[in-house]
Amino acid sequence: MELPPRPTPFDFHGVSMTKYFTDNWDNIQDFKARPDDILIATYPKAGTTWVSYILDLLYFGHTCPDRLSSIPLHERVPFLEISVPSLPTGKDLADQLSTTPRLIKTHLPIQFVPRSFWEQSSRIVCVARNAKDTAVSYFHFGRMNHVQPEPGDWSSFLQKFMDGKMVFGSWYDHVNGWWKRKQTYPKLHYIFYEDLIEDTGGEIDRLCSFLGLSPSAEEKEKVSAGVTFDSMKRNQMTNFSTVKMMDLTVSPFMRKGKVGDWKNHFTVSQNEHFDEDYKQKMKNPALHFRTEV
Ligand code: PPS
Repeated sequence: MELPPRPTPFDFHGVSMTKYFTDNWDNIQDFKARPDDILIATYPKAGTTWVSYILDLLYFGHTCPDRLSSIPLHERVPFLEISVPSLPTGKDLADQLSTTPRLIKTHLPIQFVPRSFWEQSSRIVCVARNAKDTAVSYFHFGRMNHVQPEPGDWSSFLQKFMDGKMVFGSWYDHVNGWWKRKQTYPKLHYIFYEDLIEDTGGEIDRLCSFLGLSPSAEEKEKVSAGVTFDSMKRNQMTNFSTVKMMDLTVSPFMRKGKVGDWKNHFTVSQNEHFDEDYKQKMKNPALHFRTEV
């Protein structure tokens, strides 16, 4: 497969986007969600793959072991809005899912989510990660992924992050938008990446109670063991080694999986500038992110 050309971001209804996520727009907006669908909604690099795999194992790990070893996770949990030439669209993959529930991933900001998810009262699992580690992870992702715009150097990338000029728009608007929705939509469960790092088992328990699942202790143990960073990095079905547009020799998808790697990237003055700007944009004290655990 020929690599797709690097896209140029443009303003799409007030959000910075690229054609790979807007080309199939009408079909995405017409997506027919079902009441038992589970939407995994995140800003990029928040731990989407991690939570997708947790959900996949919880629902299908014990009943369909073949699926785990033969179908890459990104096909088991399609990325709804992706549309890259010569590959099936995320929307088509989602339509073709034969599982119940269907697990579907999106990075769309709240205002772009297809209306049927709300109409059908589908469950939504939202994952969010502190801005500094998200920015670092997104930077390295841009280096290795041809579907992303060229990230440029770290300091200009960080400025673009603060300016909300990332693909899928401003991190600040995205996390606030989903957080606000959680206050009025009871079927939305919000997970912080930092909590998942600190207490994976406890977060899986909370997720299960949101989903109404009661796995046995043995099943839970299997899920916890399967979703560690090291086992997902080794696992060809979860480490994106089957995806041609990602060059894992530039930077692996399963890169570090830590809270606080930002300290290896931010200079003292970048950090001060970032914190100052953050205070202006993140005024809601209820939405609190930890940058270390
Ligand atoms: S994407 O492309 O937006 O869907 O990326 P996403 O999956 O949201 O985020 C990728 C980052 O999540 C880290 N990750 C994990 N951390 C800890 N444990 C586990 N099991 C795990 N799985 C994925 C992954 O390493 C990326 O973070 P960085 O900081 O780049 O390592």
